[in-house]
Amino acid sequence: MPKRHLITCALPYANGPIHIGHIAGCFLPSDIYNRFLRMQGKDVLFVCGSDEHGVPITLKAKKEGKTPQGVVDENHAVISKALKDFDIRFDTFSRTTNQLHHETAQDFFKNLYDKGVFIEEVSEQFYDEEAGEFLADKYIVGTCPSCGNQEATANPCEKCNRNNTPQDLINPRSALTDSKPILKETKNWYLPLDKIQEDFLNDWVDTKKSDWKPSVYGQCNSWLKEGLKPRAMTRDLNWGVDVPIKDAEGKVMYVWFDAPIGYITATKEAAGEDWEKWWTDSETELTHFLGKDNIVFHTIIFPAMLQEHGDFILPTNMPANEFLNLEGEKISTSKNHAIWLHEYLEDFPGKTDELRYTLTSILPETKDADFTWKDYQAKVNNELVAILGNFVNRVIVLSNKYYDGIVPVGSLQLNSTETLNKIESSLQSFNQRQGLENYMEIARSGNKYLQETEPWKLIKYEANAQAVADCLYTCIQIVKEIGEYAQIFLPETSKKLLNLLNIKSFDGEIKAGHQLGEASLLFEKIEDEMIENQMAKLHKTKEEMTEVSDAVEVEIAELKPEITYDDFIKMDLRVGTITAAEKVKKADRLLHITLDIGTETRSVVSGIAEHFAPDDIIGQQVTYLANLAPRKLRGIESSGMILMAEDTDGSLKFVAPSEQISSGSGIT
Ligand code: B3M
Ligand code: ZN
Repeated sequence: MPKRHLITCALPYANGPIHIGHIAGCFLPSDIYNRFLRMQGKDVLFVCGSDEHGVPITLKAKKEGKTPQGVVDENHAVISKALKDFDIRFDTFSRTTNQLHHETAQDFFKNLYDKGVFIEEVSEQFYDEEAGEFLADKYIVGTCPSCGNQEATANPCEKCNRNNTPQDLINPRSALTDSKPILKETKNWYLPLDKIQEDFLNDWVDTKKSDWKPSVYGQCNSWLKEGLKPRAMTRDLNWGVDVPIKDAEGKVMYVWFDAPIGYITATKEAAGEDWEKWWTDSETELTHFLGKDNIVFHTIIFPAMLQEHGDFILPTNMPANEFLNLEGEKISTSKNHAIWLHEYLEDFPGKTDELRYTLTSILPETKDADFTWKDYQAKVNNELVAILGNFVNRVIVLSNKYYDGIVPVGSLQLNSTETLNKIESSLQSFNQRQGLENYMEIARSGNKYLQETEPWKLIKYEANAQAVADCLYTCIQIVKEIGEYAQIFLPETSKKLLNLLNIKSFDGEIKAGHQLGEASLLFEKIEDEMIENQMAKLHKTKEEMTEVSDAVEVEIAELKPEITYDDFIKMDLRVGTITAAEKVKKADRLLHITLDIGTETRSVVSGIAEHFAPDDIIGQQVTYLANLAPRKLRGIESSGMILMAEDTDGSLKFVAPSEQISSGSGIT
C-alpha cells in the first residue's frame, strides 16, 4: 500500500481553450480518481498547469499580432477558469512560464548535463539570415515534392499528407520573412534514448505488462521494438526555457523536455517545502492521466529523464484514454467542430454534473467514443432526472408528508455494501465508466425497493406503521449513500444532497429524529430546444467556415486551370423551374426549393434566402447542375445545384434562358 498518491493530469497546451475531448481524455478521469482516493482518506496531491512553450504558440502569436506571452496569458486565464468552474479539483494549476518552473527545468537539465547524459551533436538547420534566427520545422514553407502544394510546411503536407522533412520541400522559404533560408551548422543536446532503452527502458517496461492498460503497454512496446533513437532536447528558438549551459545561448529546451517537469513545479507550488517527499520517496505512487497522443512521452521520454536524473521516483501507471468524437466526426479545432468547455458552462449554467455524468458514461477508456447532444439529453432526462433525481425526491417528499421531515425510527432493510464495493474495485482499476454504472445501481435498487414496498399503500393501515418507518428510514440511508458517492462523480449534486438531508458530512448513518431539509429537485429535464440550439450552433460554425472559403474563391478573379471537353461534358446542366420555395428554419441563408426538371422534381437547398423572398421566385427558370452528388443540409436532402451569378456588389442573379422554355431543356 503506497503511503501517498501523486496524481498528474496532462498539461493543456495554452494555444487555445479546452473542449470536451480534453475533458474526457484526462481532466475528468484524473479528477474522479483524485476524488475517489480522497474519499478513502488517502493522502493525495493532484497537480496540473498550462503548457506554455513550443512553436505552435509562437506561430499563433505571429498570426494574431501578439506576443507569445500574450497568447498564453489569455488562454491560461480561460482554461483555468473553465476547469475551476467545472469543479476539477486540482491542488494547484500552475503554468510553465512561471519563474519557478524555469528554475526547476533548468536544475533538471543541468543535473543531466553535469552527469554527461546528453550527446552533443552538430547538424545543419535552416537559418533565416534576415531575421537572424534558426527556423523551427514549422517555420519553413515550400512546395511539396509530391503534390505541388506551394504552401506546404514540414511534417504532413496539408494537401496530400506526405511526411516532408524541411529538406524535402522545394524552394523553401522562411515563414518569418519570406526570405530564402540557408543551411547553417548548429549544436544541440540529445538524450541518448537508444542507450537508455538498453540500460533501463526495456526491463522497466517489461515489468508493467500486467499493470498498464493494453493500449498503453502496446503503444510503448511498439516504439521499443522499432528501436529508439537519440532525440534533441534543445531547440534553436527564442520561446521556451533557456538552456542553462554555456555554448547554448539562444537555445531553449524542447517543449516536451520542460512540460513534464511542470508536474514537479506544480508539486512545489502545492506542497511548498514538503514537495520532495512526493517525488523522491518510494512510498509515493505516481499516476499520470493523459490522452493517447501523449503516451510515448509518459511511458518513454519522461521516465528516461527521471531515471537518468536519479533522485526521482518513476510513474506507476498512466491510464491513457482514447479519443472522443463529436456527432460522429473527429473533434476539430481548426474546423471549430467542438464543444468548448467555457461555452458549455455559459450555455448551461449550473449544469456541470450533467456534462460530467454524460462524459463519464462514455469515457473512451478502451476505444474511441462519440458524444452526441441527443445522447446527452437522453442521459440527463432518462437517468439523472428519471432515476436518481426521482428517487431522492420521492424519499424527501414522502418523509415530509408522513413524518414532517423527521427521520423515523426504523431498521435497515436493504444493504448496498456489495454495490459500494463494486464501485471501489472499478475505480481502483480505472474502469470509471463501470464505476458510474455501479453508482447508478444504488439509485436503481432504491427505486425498485420503494416501488415494491409501496409505503403509500401501507400507510393506510395503522398496523403497517413500522413497515413504513423501516422503508423510509432505509431510503433515507440510501439517499445518503447517493450523496456520499456523488462526491466522486457528481460533486454539485453531493453538495445539494447535504442540504436536502440537512447534514454537514456523509459520515455515519442519518439517525432517527434528525430533521431533513426542504425538498427541491436535483435535476431538470433538458428540453428539445436546448439541444436544437446546440446542434444549430455546431452547424452554424461549420457553415461559416465554408462561407469563408467560398468568399475567398469569389474574390480571386483569376481564371481557373484549363479543363478538357471531356471534363466539361461530365456536367449535366439543364433548365429547371422553381415550383415551391420556403425558408429553412433557424438558417438565415437557406431556402428549400422544389425544382421541376422535366423528368422529375428535385429538392434543392440553396444559400440565397438573404437575396430572394420565397414567394417572389415561384416560376423562375434557373440553370441547374443536375448530376452533382446530393448532400444533406440541416437534415434536408439537397440534390444538384442552382447556378447563380454574383455581381461585384455581392448581389445574386439567376442565370436563366432569355425566354421561357420547357423545364429540363439541356444546356450545352
Ligand atoms: N501539452 C498535451 C497536448 O497538448 C500536452 C501535454 C503535456 S503533459 C506534460 O497534446
Ligand atoms: Zn503534398
